[in-house]
Amino acid sequence: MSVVGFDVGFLNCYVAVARAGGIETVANEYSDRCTPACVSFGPRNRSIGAAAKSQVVTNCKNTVQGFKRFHGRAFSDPYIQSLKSSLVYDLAQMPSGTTGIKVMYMEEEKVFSIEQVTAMLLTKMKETAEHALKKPVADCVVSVPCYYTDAERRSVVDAAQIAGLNCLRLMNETTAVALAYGIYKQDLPAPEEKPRIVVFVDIGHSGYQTSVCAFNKGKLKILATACDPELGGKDFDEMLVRHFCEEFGKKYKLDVKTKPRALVRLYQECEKLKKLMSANSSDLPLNIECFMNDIDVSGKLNRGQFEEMCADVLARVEAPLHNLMEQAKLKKEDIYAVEIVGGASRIPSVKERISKFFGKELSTTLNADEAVARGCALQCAILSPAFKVREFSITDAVAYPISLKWNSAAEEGLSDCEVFPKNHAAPFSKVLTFYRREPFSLEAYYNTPKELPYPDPTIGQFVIQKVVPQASGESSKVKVKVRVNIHGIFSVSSASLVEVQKTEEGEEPMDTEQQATPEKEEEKEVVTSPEESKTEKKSDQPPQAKKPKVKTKVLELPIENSPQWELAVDMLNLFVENEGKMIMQDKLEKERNDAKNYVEEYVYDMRDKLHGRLEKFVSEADRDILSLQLEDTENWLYEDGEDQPKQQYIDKLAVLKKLGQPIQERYMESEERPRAFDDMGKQI
Ligand code: ATP
Ligand code: K
Ligand code: MG
Repeated sequence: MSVVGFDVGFLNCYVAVARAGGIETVANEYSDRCTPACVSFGPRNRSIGAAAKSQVVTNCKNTVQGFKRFHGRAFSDPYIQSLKSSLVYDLAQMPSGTTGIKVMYMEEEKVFSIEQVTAMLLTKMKETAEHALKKPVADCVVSVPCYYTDAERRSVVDAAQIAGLNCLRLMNETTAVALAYGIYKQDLPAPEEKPRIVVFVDIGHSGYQTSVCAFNKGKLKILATACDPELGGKDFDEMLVRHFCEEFGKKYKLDVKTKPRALVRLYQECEKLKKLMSANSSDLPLNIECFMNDIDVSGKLNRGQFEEMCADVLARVEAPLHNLMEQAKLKKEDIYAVEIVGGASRIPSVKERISKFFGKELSTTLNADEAVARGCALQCAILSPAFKVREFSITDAVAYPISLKWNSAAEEGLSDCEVFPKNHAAPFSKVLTFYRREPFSLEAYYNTPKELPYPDPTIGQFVIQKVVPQASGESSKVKVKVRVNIHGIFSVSSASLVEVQKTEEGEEPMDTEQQATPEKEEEKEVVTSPEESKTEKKSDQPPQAKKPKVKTKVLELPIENSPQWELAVDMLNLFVENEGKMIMQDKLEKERNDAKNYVEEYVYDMRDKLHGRLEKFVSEADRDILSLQLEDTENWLYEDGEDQPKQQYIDKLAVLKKLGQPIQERYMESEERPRAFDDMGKQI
């Protein structure tokens, strides 16, 4: 059992783990708690995270970043198509129609699905967690934006599986933040008291999410969420890049957009400048040496100018807040606190606007970068039987209303029914009743397509199979259980046919159904009869008093699930296998590099020492032989030996050590001798 939370950001990823001391965010091999969401492909291996980020300029065509929003999208999706031209790496269509990235890897052109790329990032984060916990990691909770649709969520679950992870929950980022806020609070209102209402705002690199949450002792409930999936730090960078492209075009006659490398560098420098401007309002310089055509460029900007050029971006900050308050039907006076997180929440003019909207000071009690990962780790701890955590119940909200449509039995055409309205509690199961004689299909879809940050409102097709009429020839009663699960994913989870068996008296069949019992506290079942009556019978009503007079038998029915853009099982298995191979390849390449480094280190170390502390322990003749060998090896390393199999380096080192070892042993012996005498002296 591992307890791990992963915040997979558009730009920055964080890993939090639970240890005896509590939840902590852990550092990667560069002692950095932030791991860039970046994967770079080379002729012999992959680099992931910080190592990949350092290749953004040098290996730009094969270094991918900014892929978080490719999940669950067709290659033909307008979002993908519009981004394509602005990316320095190539995109390609997967055989299934979804989005892949095209790179050179192991000296071959390869197309990786978005699930594979995110899996690579998760592999890296998993290693970071394993290093911190000193044991294998599988169980985890992974963050997703609360505006993610079904297809996007399923794609991330698949990515986790490819990385060998067992994702216990996909957690909405703002819900993770709410949990990180609430679980340690000692002064929350009692369960029967008026809840404490807190607004959470997360502005990252790509997206802007807000939620309003009701807290009572031991529980939180998300009341509503509102987002702008296209508003984040990157939009401010974009404005800066546009500005400097124009300026450098005029000043130096450079067409920056034609040179991907230059453009990548400009993005990096603009992001740095943007961060500096959060702390300084004076003029700040932007200098890039050898930017293009050997020209050094420079410019400057201050916060006032920055805010002016970003006016359109800043104007979009308020709309989601309005939307949020309207959905929750709350007044600003009802809000206890507004907690902000996410890197871009540090931009002063963004803060100002949010603060002005609510008419109160913003709270920054949470770590703006790490709160999401910590919340995920806390959720993982709650779900883990191996970990003791304070009881805390989390009720999330459905982001977009979900409807079902089907062909009506009475041949009247299509019928439909909204099964989960917006902000409905999740996870949650409902039971629908149909009267049918034959198999039928249900189509699930989001019924507010305009609201979706996604072009396709289809969730999936679900065929209820093996439906047959009753022995009497009448329609059978079919109960279909639909569900929004713990990941926020919709499914038709089960279906059953109620077979009525004639009693001896030959009485007319009657409804004998008992009310369904709740599965879990947060997962009450609701029985609805969309076709017959459109009325809902709530499960908390008392069971019907009618005594069963006929026997019934319940038959489980098979369901054919076809969620939109689902990754086929054989593909998933292939990706799992390939990820394993690539991990192995990276490991071998690391060992090969290490073996080479050992030779190099030995050469430099020995050369120093031969003229230093080892000098007295080697004859002149032997020293000349070894010196010559060291020099030969050094030359070899820069020529033929630059790129050799691991064994070659091991052999080279062995040759050197054969000469060097006896010298070092003589030295060690002479060092030990006086100490041995010392020890004996003490004994006596
Ligand atoms: P997302 O949440 O959209 O998936 P993310 O989680 O990777 O993205 P964060 O790490 O929360 O994003 O934020 C990164 C953004 O915050 C970047 O655009 C970065 O430039 C910006 N940022 C970080 N610090 C500052 C600062 N001091 N001033 C302005 N912007 C900042
Ligand atoms: K982040
Ligand atoms: Mg984020």
